[in-house]
Amino acid sequence: MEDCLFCKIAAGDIPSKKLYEDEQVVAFYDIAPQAKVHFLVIPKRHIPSAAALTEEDGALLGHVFAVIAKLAKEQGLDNGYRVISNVGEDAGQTVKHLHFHVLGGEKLPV
Ligand code: D5M
Repeated sequence: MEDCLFCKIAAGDIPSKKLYEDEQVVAFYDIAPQAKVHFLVIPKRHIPSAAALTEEDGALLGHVFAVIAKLAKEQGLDNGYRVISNVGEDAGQTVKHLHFHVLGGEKLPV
């Protein structure tokens, strides 16, 4: 989608510190980390937020979470981590392309 920051990152048109990429998803470090380890996992396909997901996206979501588990292991998040997806204004979603924050590497505030 034109004018979508994360579509441009997925396409490689805007640089990012990528950890992982395949045909369906990209993972890259968050530009403003909120924890010792903070990366984002996004589908390459433009989906505005989790509110736009349908039953048909089940396989994609399964893949996203499998990638998250693999990357969390690689990043040494053996003691746990948090996965967050903000939806809409009240949640503070600033980038309107579905993304999953993965935070860890330290005890996170409850
Ligand atoms: O989170 C959007 C997140 O995206 C926020 O934590 C900053 C991050 N961000 C914004 N621009 C970039 C670039 N260019 N690279 C990496 N990370 C970025 P939200 O849930 O929408 O508030």
